Amino acid sequence: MERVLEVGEIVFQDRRLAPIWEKVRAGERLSLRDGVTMLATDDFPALGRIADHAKRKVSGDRVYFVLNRHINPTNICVLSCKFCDFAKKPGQADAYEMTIEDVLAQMDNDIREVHIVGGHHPSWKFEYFEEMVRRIHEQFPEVQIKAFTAAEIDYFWRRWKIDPEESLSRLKAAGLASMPGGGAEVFSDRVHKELLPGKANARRWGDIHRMAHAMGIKSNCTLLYGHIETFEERVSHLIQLREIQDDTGGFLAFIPLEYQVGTTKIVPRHTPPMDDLKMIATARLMLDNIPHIKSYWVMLGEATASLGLNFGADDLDGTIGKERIAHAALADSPAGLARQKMVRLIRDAGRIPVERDALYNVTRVYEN
Ligand code: V47
Repeated sequence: MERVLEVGEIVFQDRRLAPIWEKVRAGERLSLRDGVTMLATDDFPALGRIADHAKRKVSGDRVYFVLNRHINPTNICVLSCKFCDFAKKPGQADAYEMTIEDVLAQMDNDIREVHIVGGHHPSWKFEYFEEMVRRIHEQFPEVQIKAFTAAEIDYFWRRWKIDPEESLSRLKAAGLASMPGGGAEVFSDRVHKELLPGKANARRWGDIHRMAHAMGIKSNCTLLYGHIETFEERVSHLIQLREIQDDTGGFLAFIPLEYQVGTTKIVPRHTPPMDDLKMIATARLMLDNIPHIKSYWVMLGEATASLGLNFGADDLDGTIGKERIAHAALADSPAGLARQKMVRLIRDAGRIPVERDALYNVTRVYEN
């Protein structure tokens, strides 16, 4: 029998996790080295216990989800990010553009959140997006609009010279409730140069979220992992997000986005489920100041996403509807999940399902 170490109620196969557990219990911040140790360990049961302890302090047994719809108004994009199967050039066979009526037709009064992101379109004016937000808000005042990544806000500046303070305040006036966390990818100059040249970089992404937070617009944050990034780069990214949050307190949730190999194939296969679970746990423990960590079923698949709820995640995202970004990259998950399915996935993980809105106001608790 292998020698194990028992500290508190956790049994460690990997002794390097014991001092991390001590720090977490003492409320001390974890370092870059701690983060890399967590991602590299084989002792994922012990890591899960530590992350679950941290999760319970914030959300107890609750796991959140939202009745929502993802709408991607166009896939036409001037960028050519190497990981992206979604973006198309004008005139390409699968390129599409939605009218505002098309967008409105995908909405209904049952949802609490609409999540809108799309390509960096070469000729759609900022005013078109502003009008889209205004019309949605007018027709569906109860639905919170979570829209436009920092990369899109940056593009309104590059393309139309509308600076982020102006675009954000105009979008807020039109009805924007919050911003999604996409477009961050990996905060590393090396990865940026290799995979996403020409897109907003780490500093710009962070500055735009800081501006949004200063204007009272809450937002989310993400990391795209499972491709060419190193463990050090993943953890350094988390530390940069933690620093922004120390200053602003404006992030609601972090979403680890597992790279979908699709046809871009920058690595030959998906990162294994054990890496997904360690990524969720490491995010929960490094991001001690961000309240919610999502287990994003669209990219993880339902089984791994449900397991993630025992590894520090307290949110399954939402019912989604017709998601196009991960599905363009051949994600196996269904297009959308019904409310009852979300409830079941959360109960299967032994947790209490809680419906929320985009800002984490609770709308329904499913007690047993
Ligand atoms: O920014 C593109 C990523 C993001 C691929 O804020 C890919 O609540 C994996 O940000 N494999 C959009 N990822 C998704 C996103 C998101 C999702 C759910 C909730 C929230 C939130 C945000 O998808 C993009 C990019 O990082 N992406 N291609 C791919 N092949």
